[in-house]
Amino acid sequence: MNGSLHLGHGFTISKIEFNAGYQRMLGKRTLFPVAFHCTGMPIKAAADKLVREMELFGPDFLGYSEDADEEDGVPNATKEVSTAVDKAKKGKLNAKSTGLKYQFQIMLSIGVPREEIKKFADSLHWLDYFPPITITDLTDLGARVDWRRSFITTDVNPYFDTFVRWQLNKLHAADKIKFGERYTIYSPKDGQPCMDHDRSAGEALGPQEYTGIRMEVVHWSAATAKTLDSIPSLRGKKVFFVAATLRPETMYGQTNCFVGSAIKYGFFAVNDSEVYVCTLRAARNMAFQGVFQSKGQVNQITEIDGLKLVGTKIKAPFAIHPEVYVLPMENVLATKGTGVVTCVPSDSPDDYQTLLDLRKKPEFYKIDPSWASFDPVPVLSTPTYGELTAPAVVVQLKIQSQKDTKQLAEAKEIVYKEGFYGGTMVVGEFKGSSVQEAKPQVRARMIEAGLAFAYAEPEGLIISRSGEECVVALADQWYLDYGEPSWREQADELLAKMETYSYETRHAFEGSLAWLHQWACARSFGLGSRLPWDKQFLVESLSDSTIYMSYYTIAHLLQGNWKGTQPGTLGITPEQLTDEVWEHILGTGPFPPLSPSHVNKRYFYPLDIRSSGKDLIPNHLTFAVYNHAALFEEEYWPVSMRTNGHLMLNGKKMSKSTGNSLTLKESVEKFGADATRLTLADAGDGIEDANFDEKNANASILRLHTLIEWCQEMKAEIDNPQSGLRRGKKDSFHDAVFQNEIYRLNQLAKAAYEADVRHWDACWSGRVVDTNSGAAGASDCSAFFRACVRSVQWALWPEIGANGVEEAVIEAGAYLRGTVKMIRDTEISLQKKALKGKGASAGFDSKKDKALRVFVATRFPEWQDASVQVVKDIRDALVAKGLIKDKRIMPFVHNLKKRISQFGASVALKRTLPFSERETLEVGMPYLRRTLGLVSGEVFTQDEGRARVAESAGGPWKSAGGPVEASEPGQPGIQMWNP
Ligand code: A2H
Repeated sequence: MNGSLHLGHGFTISKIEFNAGYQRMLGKRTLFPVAFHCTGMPIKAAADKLVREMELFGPDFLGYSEDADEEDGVPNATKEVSTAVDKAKKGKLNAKSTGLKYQFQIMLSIGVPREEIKKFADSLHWLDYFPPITITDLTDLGARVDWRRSFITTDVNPYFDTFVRWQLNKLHAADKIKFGERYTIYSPKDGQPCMDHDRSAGEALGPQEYTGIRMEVVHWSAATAKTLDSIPSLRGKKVFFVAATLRPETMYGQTNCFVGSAIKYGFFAVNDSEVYVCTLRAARNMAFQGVFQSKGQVNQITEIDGLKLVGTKIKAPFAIHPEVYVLPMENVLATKGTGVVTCVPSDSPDDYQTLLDLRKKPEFYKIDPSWASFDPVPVLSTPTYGELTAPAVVVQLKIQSQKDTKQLAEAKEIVYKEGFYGGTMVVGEFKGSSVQEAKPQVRARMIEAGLAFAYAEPEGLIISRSGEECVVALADQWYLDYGEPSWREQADELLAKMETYSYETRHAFEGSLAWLHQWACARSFGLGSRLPWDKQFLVESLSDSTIYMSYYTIAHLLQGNWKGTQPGTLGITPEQLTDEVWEHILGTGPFPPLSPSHVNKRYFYPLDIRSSGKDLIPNHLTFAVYNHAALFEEEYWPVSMRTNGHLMLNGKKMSKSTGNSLTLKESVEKFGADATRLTLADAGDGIEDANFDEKNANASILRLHTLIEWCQEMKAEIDNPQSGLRRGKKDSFHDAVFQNEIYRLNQLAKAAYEADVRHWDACWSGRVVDTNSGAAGASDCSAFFRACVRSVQWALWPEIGANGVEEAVIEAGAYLRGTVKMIRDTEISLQKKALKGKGASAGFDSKKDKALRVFVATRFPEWQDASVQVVKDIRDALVAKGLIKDKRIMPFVHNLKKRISQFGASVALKRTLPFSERETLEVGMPYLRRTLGLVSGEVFTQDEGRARVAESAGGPWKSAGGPVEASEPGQPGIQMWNP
């Protein structure tokens, strides 16, 4: 709640709005609630910025001038932070998207009067200001929201606060919330974890864990030895190169160690006796992970260029070659790992190719060839490539040098997949085990032996609001133990039962469940409820809104307004809402003796549908899945969740800074509520990005006007007894046709609503069915309809007559309209002939009286009956053989027909070709080779092909199965490859 709704919010909301309308028309009691999420950093951060800006520019910001921008010394808001944005509520107005620098400017841009802006320096003011705007904007759209149930989050609403306390206490008691050291993105400067909202870069990035391999120096390269001699504090110390790897199980095959020649390496004191060589960046991370003696302190003894380290000999833990040389590698990044890379040429294409390059040009790389003399050592075997997977793939992809970075990336992917999913260890203690099993065990063994340690770093660059590069720290934290196997199992079960409307949404949920692992649920800055058992902390912003939908079911009974400043209809005070009471209401607890009153959650729960942007699947929605699974009995698990893509405006991304943006309010002002609604309904239903097209909105205005005008005219005619309208019984043929066509549109509209595919057509036919109703339509129009009938909100879905849709009647109607056309055509041709004065029609004058005779045959001609019978027999035969649904049949029959006309039935229907296909191809091969520029061309029979595929161990034959099976007489299967 740090801005007003933009049209994208309106789009997501419209999905529920239309559905709620539809369900109510079906006569169901349908609850559509909306609430205001205020938890977290954005409001507080924006309020704090205003405080700073008021100090600079005065209370009304009148001291601001554009020239001052350069020298004001205030960190640039645009660069520094996305103030008013909560990623989870994407699209709200923030510095980045508005292109504006100061918070006060953003406030002006969203229509806050200058003299009122100072009030927003108090974060609580935001909570008073924006919810009523939201209510107005949605009401203007005609949304049928039950506002009595709305609430704001945070402890500002004492009722909601008790609800959050209950759920967290319950999760804590069930051991779903744990306390302990875990990796956290951390800002050393701020001295606290740096969550998504606190970042100016790197939102949504988390920690990546590696294994740090400790490789003790045996002797230094000449260049380094000389430099180090002069440093007394290094004397008598053991020095280790530390490499970060994701593949500890491959360490048996280490043949070298790589450093980047242009990278600077620091020497960092670990304790009194040990020193690590790695980048400063890595050392900063280690300092917060308990690797160094004193937490948070980096003690750098000296720094040396990577180039100078080349030629140093180090110990290679677990490796077949126990001591290896340090060599240079071009692709070592200073921004990843420790800057030290173990060289495992058997399983890393980068490592193998670099080794080849170094061997090829030792002088160029200034190395002694003997340093690069170890050949790749087999570590694991893969089904496709055998024991030396990386060299095989490097050959396969024709990689020539370490500069072929694109192919190397592809090779890395192939080798990793092959090795991890299909590999079997061929050396070491876990020989014979799969790589998947061996990986964690080898790692554990190395750590036990003191040869390695766990090392983590941010998976990409993360910059805090204070402008500092964040690190990964091991910090004591309260966290929700998402991913814990038994909880995960429940979450999987819930997802399996839940409707997601699209495969993509389900797939994204599955991905999130597989990925989501522990979530810090407490923090110290921002707005929110307090963690009940450790009140110094606030509940993190995503963790207080996982089951809030259940609060709606009784919110109006508990609180008298959305802020919860007064008791609701039951006169209950927040103090009375103890955990026991909540457990009784929403959980499984008994009726507590001092309970204020009986309330029943069961009326509107479980929720039938939740609608959201697809980007909320990895957090909000997956958390909802986990928390429902943990807190509710199965019968209260969400029935469905649907997600939509982003809403574009006129085919382009919405962005305030480019001017291509529209708030919900602006849209309603520009096009009116009805046209906005119809255009939203037409914007898209899938998970891909939707589009609000202003052309459609304008066209809708026209259509609606025409409709209303027509209705008004008809109403006037109805009211006028003198009008020519037929009255009395509705029993003519035309009445029946009209009625049945309306029924059919009704059916189509219903089917579309039921399929959750609220296409414009559906809404439109919904309106045609009964213009005074309309799930998707009607709000401004409702004024007109209200004048004639009751509010559209009372309309029920029109019923279909007892006979259902009588297709024959509709067909007769269509036939009649068709006949009109036939007659007109006849008349036109008569006229033409008459003009030419030809034949019997000479003299026909369409201006004179005209007579008509229509001749109707009672039977089809016999030849047609006979043909239809034959076709019917064929169809029955296909049905009997189970072939009728085979999609290949019709194209085949079509083709057959063509061949019959080309070659005659006797040739075409013969199930052998009129020529030898093989001979023809063999004779024609030289021609084919020449024309197509082939280096080879062969012909095989299908049986030969099958045999070759069966006996192939690899190579092109392995992938020939598809074409072999696809071949048919006259339609050879074709395989092409690069030999
Ligand atoms: B891996 P990710 Cl056998 N610059 O270890 C470039 N590459 C670096 C690096 C840096 N600063 N720091 C680490 N790496 C390499 C072994 C291995 C690795 C094998 C196979 C694949 C493989 C032996 N080299 O990595 O971008 C390290 O090499 C491919 C996944 O965080 C580390 O693991 O995924 C890997 O990149 C980490 O890369």
